[in-house]
Amino acid sequence: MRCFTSKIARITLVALVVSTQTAHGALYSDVSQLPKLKYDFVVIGAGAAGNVIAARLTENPKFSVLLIEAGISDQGVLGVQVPFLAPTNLPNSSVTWNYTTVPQTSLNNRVLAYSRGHLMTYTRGSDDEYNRWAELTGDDSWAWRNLEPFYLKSTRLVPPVDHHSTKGLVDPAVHGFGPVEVSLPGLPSELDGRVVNTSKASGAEFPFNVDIQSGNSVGVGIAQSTIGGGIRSSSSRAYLEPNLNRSNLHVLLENSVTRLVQSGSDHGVPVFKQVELAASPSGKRAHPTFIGRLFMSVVVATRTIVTADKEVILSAGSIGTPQILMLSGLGDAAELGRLGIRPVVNLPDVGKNLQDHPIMSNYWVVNSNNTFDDVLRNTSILDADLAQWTANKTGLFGNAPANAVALLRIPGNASIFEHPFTFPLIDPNFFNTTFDQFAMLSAVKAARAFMTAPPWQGFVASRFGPVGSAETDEDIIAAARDAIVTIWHPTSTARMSPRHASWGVVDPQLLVKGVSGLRIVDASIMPIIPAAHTTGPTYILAERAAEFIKEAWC
Ligand SMILES: Cc1cc2nc3c(=O)[nH]c(=O)nc-3n(C[C@H](O)[C@H](O)[C@H](O)COP(=O)(O)OP(=O)(O)OC[C@H]3O[C@@H](n4cnc5c(N)ncnc54)[C@H](O)[C@@H]3O)c2cc1C
Ligand SMILES: *[C@@H]1O[C@H](CO)[C@@H](O)[C@H](O)[C@H]1NC(C)=O
Ligand SMILES: *[C@@H]1O[C@H](CO)[C@@H](O)[C@H](O)[C@H]1NC(C)=O
Ligand SMILES: *[C@@H]1O[C@H](CO)[C@@H](O)[C@H](O)[C@H]1NC(C)=O
Ligand SMILES: *[C@@H]1O[C@H](CO)[C@@H](O)[C@H](O)[C@H]1NC(C)=O
Ligand SMILES: *[C@@H]1O[C@H](CO)[C@@H](O)[C@H](O)[C@H]1NC(C)=O
Ligand SMILES: *[C@@H]1O[C@H](CO)[C@@H](O)[C@H](O)[C@H]1NC(C)=O
Ligand SMILES: *[C@@H]1O[C@H](CO)[C@@H](O)[C@H](O)[C@H]1NC(C)=O
Ligand SMILES: *[C@@H]1O[C@H](CO)[C@@H](O)[C@H](O)[C@H]1NC(C)=O
Ligand SMILES: CC(=O)N[C@H]1CO[C@H](CO)[C@@H](O)[C@@H]1O
Repeated sequence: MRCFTSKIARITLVALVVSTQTAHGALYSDVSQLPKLKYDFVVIGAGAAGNVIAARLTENPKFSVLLIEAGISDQGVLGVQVPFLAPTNLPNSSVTWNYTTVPQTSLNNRVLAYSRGHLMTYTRGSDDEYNRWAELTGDDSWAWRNLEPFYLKSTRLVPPVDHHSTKGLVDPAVHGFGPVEVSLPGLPSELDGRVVNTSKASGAEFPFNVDIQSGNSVGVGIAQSTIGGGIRSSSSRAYLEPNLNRSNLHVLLENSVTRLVQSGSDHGVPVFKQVELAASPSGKRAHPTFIGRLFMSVVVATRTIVTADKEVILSAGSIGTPQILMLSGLGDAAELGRLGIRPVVNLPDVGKNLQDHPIMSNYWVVNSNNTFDDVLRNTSILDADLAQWTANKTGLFGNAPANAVALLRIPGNASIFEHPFTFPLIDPNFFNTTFDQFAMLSAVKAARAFMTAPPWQGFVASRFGPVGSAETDEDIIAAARDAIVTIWHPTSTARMSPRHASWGVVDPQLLVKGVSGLRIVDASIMPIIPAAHTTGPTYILAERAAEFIKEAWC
C-alpha cells in the first residue's frame, strides 16, 4: 500500500496552520491543558524512536498525534546541550531515570547505575547486523538493502565545529540527509594522528576504516558524534523542536504512562487503544493555593485516559516498554499473576532477553599535559555553569512559602505502595558466559597491542589502574569483575520475531502479538543487539516503522 497526497493540498493546509497556531503552542506539562483527549495516534515516550515517529506521522496533516513523555523538557539543560558536559553530568541527573541493575553475580555482585537517556557517539552498525534481523524475523523489510533509505533519512554529516579539513578521515558519500547532525571532533587532539598511524601501519590487526558508517564497522577510525555547530544534536533537537509548530502534534511532558487500557475486542483479539497516565504516583496534581494565611494543596485530577483512534505506539525504551506492557497485563501470565496483575495476553518474552554492551576503561599514564584531568579535577569552571542552571531551575519552580504545617499519615493508596512508579528489576547478567569473558579479554589485549605501536613510544609511560596492572588472563578477568560498567545500550526486551512465531513480542511490522491497535517502536524490538552504539540503529528502525504506520493508515 502506498500513500498519495497531493503536494499542493498539503501546502495549503500548512499555510492555514501557521495562521492559527503560535510556535511552541503544542507543548504541555499539565494534562488539563490538553485541547482534547482523543488523537489518531498516541506515542508513548519522547526518546530517540518516539520523536522520529511523532515527527514523521505529523508530516501528514490529516494525522493528529499526542506524544507523552514522563521526563521534563530538555530546553536549557546544559548537560544535554553542551557536548563536553554530557558524559560527566548527564547520568544521575534530573533528566535521567536513576535506575540500577540487580546485583551482577559475575561482577562480584556489584550493583550498576543504569540511567536512561542518550549521549553522542554515533555508529549505525554494519549491514550484516540488519541482515541478521531480516533472517531471524523472516521479513525482508529489515534487510539492509531495504533499510538503507531509512538510514539516509535519519542523519546527515556536517562540518566539525572548527571547520578543519576532515579529508581522508570520513567518507561523505556514505552519509544521508536526515535531521540529526553528525560530525567529527572539532578539536583535533594529539592522540588522533597516533591512532590513525598505528592503524594504518598495523595492516589487518587494526585495519584503518575511513568511515564506520560505510556498512562495515570493523576497524579503527575517527569517532563521529551527533553534534552540530558545537551543540548536541539530540532526537529532541532534530526531530521534535522543528516540528512543534505543527497543529496536529501535541506533546505532553512530565506525565507518566501507568498502563495501557483494553478498549474493546476485535473478533476475540483484545484492542489496546487507550492509555492511562498520571503526573505523579498518587495520580493527583497538587496545586498550591493560599486561603488567607493558610497554605493548602488542592487535588485537581486523578489518572487520565487518552484514546487513539488508529494506534498506540509504545516507544518508552528497552526498560519502560516492557514495564508498561506488564502493567497492562501483557507478559508472562504466571509472573503477572504473582505481581497481582490480571493477564490479558500471555507473552512470556516481554521484558526478557535484555541485551546490552558492558564497558570497561583501560587507562595509561602519558607524557602530556593536554589531558582532561585538570578540567575534571578542578570543577570551578564546570560548577559555575551548572550553578547557573541549577539556580535558574530553582528560581523558576520556586519554593512554596508555607505558613502552616501539618503532620499526616501516609494514605494506603500513596505512591510508595503502587506498582507503576516502582523501578523494574534490571538484570543484564554481564560477564556471565565464557564468551563474554573471552570477548573482554580480547578487547584488553587488542588495546594493549595497539598502544605499543611506534606512534605511542615516548608518549605512553605505563598502563594504569587495577586493570592496567593485571598481567595474566586470569588476573585481567578478575580485575574486569570490578571494573566493568554498562555503556547504557539495553535492547531486545520486546524483541521482534517472525509473524507466526510463538516467541518474541512483536512481529516484523512491530505490531504487538495477540492484541490489536498497539505497536512498539524503540530499541526494545531489536532481535539482537548490533555491534554499534544503539541510537543510530534506533533512528533507522524508527524511520522504517514510521513508513509502516503511514502505509497502514493512508
Ligand atoms: C548515559 C547514556 C549514554 C549513552 N550514550 C550513547 C551514545 O554515546 N551513543 C549511542 O548511540 N547511544 C547511547 N546511549 C543509548 C541510547 O540512549 C539508546 O539506545 C536510545 O536512546 C534508545 O532509544 P529508545 O527510543 O529505544 O529509548 P529512549 O531514548 O530511552 O526513549 C524512551 C523514552 O520514554 C520515556 N518513558 C519511559 N517510560 C515512560 C512512561 N511510563 N511514561 C512516559 N514516558 C516514558 C523515557 O523518559 C524516554 O524519554 C546512551 C544511553 C545512556 C543512558
Ligand atoms: C536522579 O538522582 C539525582 C541525584 O541523586 C537527582 O538530583 C535527580 O533528581 C534524580 N532524577 C530523577 C528523575 O528523579
Ligand atoms: C548518583 O547520585 C547518588 C546521590 O547523590 C549517589 O549516591 C550515587 O553514587 C550516584 N551514582 C552515580 C552513578 O553517579
Ligand atoms: C603520522 O604519520 C604522518 C605521515 O607519515 C607523519 O607526518 C606524522 O608525524 C605521524 N604522526 C604521529 C603522531 O605519529
Ligand atoms: C515550522 O517552522 C519551520 C522553521 O522553523 C518552518 O520551516 C515550517 O514551515 C513551519 N511549519 C509550520 C507548520 O508552520
Ligand atoms: C486515595 O484514597 C482517598 C481516601 O480513600 C481517596 O479520596 C482518593 O481518591 C484515593 N486516591 C486514589 C488515586 O485512588
Ligand atoms: C607538564 O607540566 C609540568 C609542570 O608544568 C612540566 O614539568 C612537564 O614537563 C610538562 N610535561 C610535558 C610532557 O609537557
Ligand atoms: C582551578 O581553576 C581556577 C581557574 O582556572 C584557578 O583559579 C584555580 O587556582 C584552580 N584550582 C586548583 C586547585 O587548581
Ligand atoms: C554465572 O552466574 C552464576 C550465578 O548466578 C554462577 O554460578 C556462574 O558461575 C556464572 N558463570 C560464569 C561463566 O561466570
Ligand atoms: C531567568 C533567570 O533567572 N536567569 C538567570 C540564570 O542564572 C544566571 C546566572 O546566575 C543569571 O544571570 C540569570 O539572570
